[in-house]
Amino acid sequence: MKHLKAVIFDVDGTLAETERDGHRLAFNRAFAEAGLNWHWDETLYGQLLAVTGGKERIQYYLDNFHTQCGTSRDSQQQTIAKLHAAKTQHYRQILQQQTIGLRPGVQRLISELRSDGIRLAIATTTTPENVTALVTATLGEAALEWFDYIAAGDMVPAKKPAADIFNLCLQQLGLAATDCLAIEDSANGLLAARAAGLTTLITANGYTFDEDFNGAICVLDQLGEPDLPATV
Ligand code: XBP
Ligand code: MG
Repeated sequence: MKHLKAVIFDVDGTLAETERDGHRLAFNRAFAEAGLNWHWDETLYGQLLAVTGGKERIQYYLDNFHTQCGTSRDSQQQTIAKLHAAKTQHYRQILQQQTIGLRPGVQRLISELRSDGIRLAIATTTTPENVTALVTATLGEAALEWFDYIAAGDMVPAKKPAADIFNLCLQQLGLAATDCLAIEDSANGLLAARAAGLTTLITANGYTFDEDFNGAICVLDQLGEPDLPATV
């Protein structure tokens, strides 16, 4: 049995349930601030989560739910970039209110891995700033040092389900996929981790519980606490 050398955590939906009450609200606040009548309710947002990456998700919304007649792709891209920058500011403000905590078992597992000398890393589609904001709000700024590498957002050309972000993480860790375990919450994340050759554990959530997790080593409802055991 190979000895586990590192655990690579996904962020959104895995470390914390950030989508419904975090990212979604931030998108809506940015749209309202820009005078747009776009509103992503919980159901629509669940559909839009099929596309990873906030900028890509807005483009998908424009192409499929809100066709913009006349505006060129280029001008759409510029508008999207501005909207996403505003959204990221709103998201960080929401995190600073500390209303979104880590999912059950996350902090417990992280401290056990650290005391066992198993390295930690992150591979996420969200932006590096959002990772800093979430880790700082939930574990404190010093916890950022616990992660040997944080692979995030536009560091790679192709987002999940492409393997790029996990491959970047493995390369920076100097480890083979067979030395590591990935923890994810979504089918897109599972596909990305598996494409990078990683054994992957799923902790599903409200938005992803009915997704296809074929290929995962195990599918849990959460990572578990002594008084709140996980369910397979
Ligand atoms: C989830 C995503 C991200 C967030 C929004 O990332 O797909 O796009 O929904 O964050 P992961 P941004 O599950 O890989 O952590 O707007 O910063 O993309
Ligand atoms: Mg996720």
